[in-house]
Amino acid sequence: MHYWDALLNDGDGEPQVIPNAICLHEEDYGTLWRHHDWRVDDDEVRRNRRLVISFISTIGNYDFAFYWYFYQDGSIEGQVRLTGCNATGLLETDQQETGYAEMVGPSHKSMLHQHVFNCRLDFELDGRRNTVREVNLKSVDYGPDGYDPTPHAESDRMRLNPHGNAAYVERTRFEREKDAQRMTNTHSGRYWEIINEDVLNEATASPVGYRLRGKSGTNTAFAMQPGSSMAKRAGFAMNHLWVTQHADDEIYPAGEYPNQNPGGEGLPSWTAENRSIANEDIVVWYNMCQTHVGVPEDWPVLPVKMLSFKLEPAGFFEENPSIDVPPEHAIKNVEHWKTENQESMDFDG
Ligand SMILES: [Cu+2]
Repeated sequence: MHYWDALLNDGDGEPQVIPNAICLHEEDYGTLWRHHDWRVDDDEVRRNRRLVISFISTIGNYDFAFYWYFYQDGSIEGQVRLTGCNATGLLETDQQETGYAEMVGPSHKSMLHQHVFNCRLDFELDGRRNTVREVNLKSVDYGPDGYDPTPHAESDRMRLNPHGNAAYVERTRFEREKDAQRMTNTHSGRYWEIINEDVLNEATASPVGYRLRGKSGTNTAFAMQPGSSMAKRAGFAMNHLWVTQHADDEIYPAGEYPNQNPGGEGLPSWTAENRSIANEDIVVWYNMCQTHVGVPEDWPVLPVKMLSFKLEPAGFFEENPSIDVPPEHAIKNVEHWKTENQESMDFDG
């Protein structure tokens, strides 16, 4: 385990060192892959170790812990853990509340609220120019109104999906910024592919890519009405996904000075230009919105709630990149393993 100090500024703009602010460690994460081959009665299993880089930000009553996980299968996860103390309110002795607030104890309520975290992902996937596609699962109607798989279509379209079992994934390439203002959709298995159309995967002859998808937690919609002061100042929160053409001064999704701002800064104003984002230098912005409905178990300190997204290789590698992870016995007893496998090691050189 390794820690780094962080250098920040205090309220007067003076430098402030926070000791041991950033943590780096590895941890076990269960099974990475396994298979039992019944034909030869052979087992292969590899354990999953992930590299973790984390820091915790305490803001008033809440503690927000931020984690980056790097996995051996080439995937990367960005996670927020919410903990600390809920802001609560008091009620009359026999008063009950539900809806806008929930009871967490006698005469003790927790107000409904949301936490929105924006992640700025400045992609350079095998080069500067990238493209984003949305992928949705589609089922096909019986008969002639189904998916037209041209150029593989048979001439008799009445034969499309005669058994009602056809399904496919539909890909939509985002051309301009306003095409890419999207929400998650768990029922269609929605995810987004960031691809480099100028670099082809040698195994598939398709563009190299990574997927962006929600992982843990429920990413809810931002509940504020359009035109409200919250929706104007935190306009970035109105969509889960945004894609912009890269600009050096576009760093903060709510703009440089969100406090007391009349609104409209950041992502909504930048994307008003509707710049081209297909095969361009792009930035992907992903929001995670936690809706917090209080329960008594949140008090007096909140057990962590997790929200995360994952970036997974999708045609970036030619095969499972964790195929070469050694088995446990090789890690635990290297000398013994070397003796047992001397022959194959000699063969491998
Ligand atoms: Cu909360």
